[in-house]
Amino acid sequence: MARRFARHERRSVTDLDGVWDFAFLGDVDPDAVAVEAIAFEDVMAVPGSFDATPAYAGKRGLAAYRTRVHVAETGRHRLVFDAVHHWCRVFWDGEPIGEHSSGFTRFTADIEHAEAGTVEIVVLADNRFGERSPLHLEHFDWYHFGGITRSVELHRLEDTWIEHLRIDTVDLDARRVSVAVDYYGAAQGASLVIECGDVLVEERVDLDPSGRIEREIELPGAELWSPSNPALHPVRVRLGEDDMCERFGLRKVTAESGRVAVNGEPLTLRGFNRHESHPNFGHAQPIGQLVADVQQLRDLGCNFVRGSHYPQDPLFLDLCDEAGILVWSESIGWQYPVERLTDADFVAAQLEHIDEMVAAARNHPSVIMWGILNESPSGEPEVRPAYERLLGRLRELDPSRPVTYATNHVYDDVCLDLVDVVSVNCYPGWYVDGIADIPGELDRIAAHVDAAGHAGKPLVISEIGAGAVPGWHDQNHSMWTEEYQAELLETVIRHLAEGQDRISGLGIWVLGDFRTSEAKHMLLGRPRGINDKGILDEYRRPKQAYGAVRRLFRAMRE
Ligand code: ADA
Repeated sequence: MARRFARHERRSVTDLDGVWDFAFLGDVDPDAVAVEAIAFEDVMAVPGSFDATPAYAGKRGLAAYRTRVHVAETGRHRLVFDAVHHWCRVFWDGEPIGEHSSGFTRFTADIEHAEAGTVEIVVLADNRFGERSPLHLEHFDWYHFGGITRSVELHRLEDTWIEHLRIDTVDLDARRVSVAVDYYGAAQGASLVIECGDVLVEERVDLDPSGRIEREIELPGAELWSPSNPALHPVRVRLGEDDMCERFGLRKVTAESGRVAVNGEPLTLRGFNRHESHPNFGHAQPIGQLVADVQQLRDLGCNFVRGSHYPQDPLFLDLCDEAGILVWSESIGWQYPVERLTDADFVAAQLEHIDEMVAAARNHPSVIMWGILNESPSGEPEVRPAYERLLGRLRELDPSRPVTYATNHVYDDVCLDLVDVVSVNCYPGWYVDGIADIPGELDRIAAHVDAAGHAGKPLVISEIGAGAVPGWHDQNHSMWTEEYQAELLETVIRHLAEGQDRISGLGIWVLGDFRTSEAKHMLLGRPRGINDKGILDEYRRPKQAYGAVRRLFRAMRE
């Protein structure tokens, strides 16, 4: 997996990225597929979205991927997938060893006893909508690409192995952190080593079959992490024969007195929403694209990005850790109907997805808040239990970060008391009213949030924006022109920076243009089949608004 540091030095890891054999099987039932009989007549990039390639563009159905790997040593092995869309089943030499639903999150499939030799791995990946993929709905405003969209690795696991490392700041002033090691394996007197900077913990520990070891370490004089000084510290843990490394930042996030603060310093969030979507690569963002996106966010003077509307690539989070860009990490969702949010199986699938998102992202200091369920019906009392459950799970997993969701009906929302940060999506000047009405509407939202009893909570405009067809100009500067978009965003930023002091965060909709879904009502409102509210086009070429936002955001920098 492309990351900015080596996660394992001792554990043997085989990188399975590359060109895999491929077959598009189409509209067939995965249960009816005889894996050994599949005719692999084509090849496909892994990571990649098969339906973003010219030969399979727009196709929905079951796809089969195959690769071979040499297993050097008999014993337990684990396949690690960083994301497969939307549903998949994994086979090891013809035997099914695991299934997973919903893309964008890491999952694993274990082989308890793998014989040494050459092994065939097959993945059936299904990008159709339906029961197997309850979190992906066709009406969403983004194109649901399919395939093995992030990296794949094969890990050799010894009798004892580390499952996760969790690093939490316990006392900022004392530079004290807790290192929690979740492990599997039973052993008496196993060796435990924790290394971080000059600190070295060496002990013998007795291990239960599955458990957690927690130790606190102090790092006197260690630098704190903040957007202006994103200092990172690697911690390496060895347990028996296994090891794992994570990077963390010493920092504390709070959401009090109307502001998000890092280490007590109140911040104004200036940034964008970001989709991981590209015409040539679908949801599989090449490394160069991830780097370029961070470069452009920095150039724009941003300190904030919302990962809309699903967990972003772990490498992107590494890059944000290094750049000091604050991230809102969001679980998958887009205007789910009430029937979904009142369905126990759907809520269970969301919980599993949230668990996976937090497991993958919690050690990233750049992640300053968790979000759920973009623009879902939080005005309906019957969905409140789902909001309570999902936000409650986030708090339980990670009490150190504020939680939020983006509402698109703030005036009748009945769940805002459940969040730490109130986040409002609104489109004055685009779907309603004109550009001149924007300041008034933003002030009305702020007054309403306070009157509804949330005066102490930070208030973020999590989406606002306008469509601009790239290269479209006319003398009227009417809607869809680059001029209209630039003028609208300028009005928004000027008002937030100079015209009021209640709203302390802005996520412009959106950084780059992206393909919308095949739903008719979406296509009719999206010229070229693209949501073109980006200030970059889908190939990340700047529109006129880029310069305007850059100038104003840079002027706002602390
Ligand atoms: C909503 C939604 C976005 C996008 C946007 C738009 O606010 O959250 O995903 O669909 O509208 O472009 O209309």
